[in-house]
Amino acid sequence: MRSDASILHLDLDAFFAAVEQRDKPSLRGKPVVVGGVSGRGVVSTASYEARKFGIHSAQPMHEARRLCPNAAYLSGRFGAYRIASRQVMAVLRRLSPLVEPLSLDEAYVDLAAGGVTDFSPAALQKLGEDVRGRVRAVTGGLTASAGIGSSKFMAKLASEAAKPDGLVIIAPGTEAGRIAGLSVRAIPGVGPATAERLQRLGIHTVAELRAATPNELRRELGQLTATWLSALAYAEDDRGVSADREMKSISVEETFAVDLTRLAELEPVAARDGAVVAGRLRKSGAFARTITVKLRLADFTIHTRSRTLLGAVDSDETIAAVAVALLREQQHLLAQGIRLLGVGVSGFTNEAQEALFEVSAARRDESRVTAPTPTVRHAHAGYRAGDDVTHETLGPGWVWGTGLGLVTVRFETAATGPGPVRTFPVDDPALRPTPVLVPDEDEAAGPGWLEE
Ligand code: TTP
Ligand code: MG
Repeated sequence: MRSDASILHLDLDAFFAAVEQRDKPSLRGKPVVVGGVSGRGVVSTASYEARKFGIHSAQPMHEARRLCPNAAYLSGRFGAYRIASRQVMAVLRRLSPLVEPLSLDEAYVDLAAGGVTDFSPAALQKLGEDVRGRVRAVTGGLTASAGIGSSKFMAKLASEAAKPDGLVIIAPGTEAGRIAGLSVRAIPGVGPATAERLQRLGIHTVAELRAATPNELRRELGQLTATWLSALAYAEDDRGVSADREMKSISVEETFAVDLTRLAELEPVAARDGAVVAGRLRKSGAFARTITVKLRLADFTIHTRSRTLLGAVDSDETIAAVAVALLREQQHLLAQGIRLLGVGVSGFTNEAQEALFEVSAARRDESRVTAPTPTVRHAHAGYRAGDDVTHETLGPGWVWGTGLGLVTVRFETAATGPGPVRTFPVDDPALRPTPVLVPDEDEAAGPGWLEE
């Protein structure tokens, strides 16, 4: 572990929702939920105003609507999120050559590698506030929380404690004491499955983990996990910041309390897991071409089935539909009892190449889905809530709602005050989707939208 607090972790607050509030002045200070608006969709994120109602990431959208029917439900503008992300990463790269992005809105920075030599509390305080201020300036008002500590573990713990819109510095020497009372879930790498195994040993807190005997831990978790857990329980973490760590796959899996045998029980799990994976994919800013469903049977054998699409995708609907199709293709296994179901995506690209996807094609027993006409994600035919549009005479606005062949637009932008609402037929030729181009990295500090 380092003797100086030389690692910074920065994470934007309620990222997707904050971008929406920035660009839609009438939504500032209000509950905003971004996510898949279809039946299977899950919440990507919620503004802090919406979180007060109990809305959170990965929650089914219908549950969120029940908790807060009056929130603004938006389907997301990934071009805008990518632009903001590049602006933020550009700020961090000016601080140090060693920046490790973990997702679109989150990164570690190795301050020592950036030539910082004064790690006094006062100097770090100034540095942290400077960075947060610069992020706010280049993004047009997005707030970030930052943590500074002697390891990745401490830096991230600090930024979580700083949320929202704050800065926390964990002084070297205080690390182990600081985490003793926390839940084991605070330890990086401890997910629901490991936490549950620890719980079986009566271990809930980091202090309890320290008191466990090495034998006990090894028996329950295996040598490898037991070793790193024991180190992290004392805040011993020497993971380096690595600028080129590349993500290769994202997956979620679920072990059932009792083995499941019915397709009707497993399909909703596959669909929900598909949507959760899609959410994480969007968080990382990537698109995936390959979708995999993994089944572990009662006899512990593992069966996987994958499909590679012609286009790269990141939508809840597409990934959930392919996951369900892949599950159906393994239907003959279900009678043996399913212990675990997992959904994963891989084959990442940075560009959207979402090709028109046919659900019927997914049922075909082949590894490729034919995609006849590649279409632009925001096809003109389907305005989605939150999309940017431009009216010939009224100028830029956003889709407030659609239905019954009509589309309602609120004419406001980041630069205006709250604006007026007008309704048009969906095929009104005066109204068009606003084209978005994500600029190259070096242009990232630039203004924002680039129009065609
Ligand atoms: P987070 O940083 O986890 O969440 P957040 O920025 O919305 O809120 P905060 O950090 O203040 O707690 O994720 C960043 C963005 O990634 C989030 O705005 C939306 C997206 N995301 C998903 O799409 N699905 C998810 O399950 C999660 C966790 C995030
Ligand atoms: Mg965040």
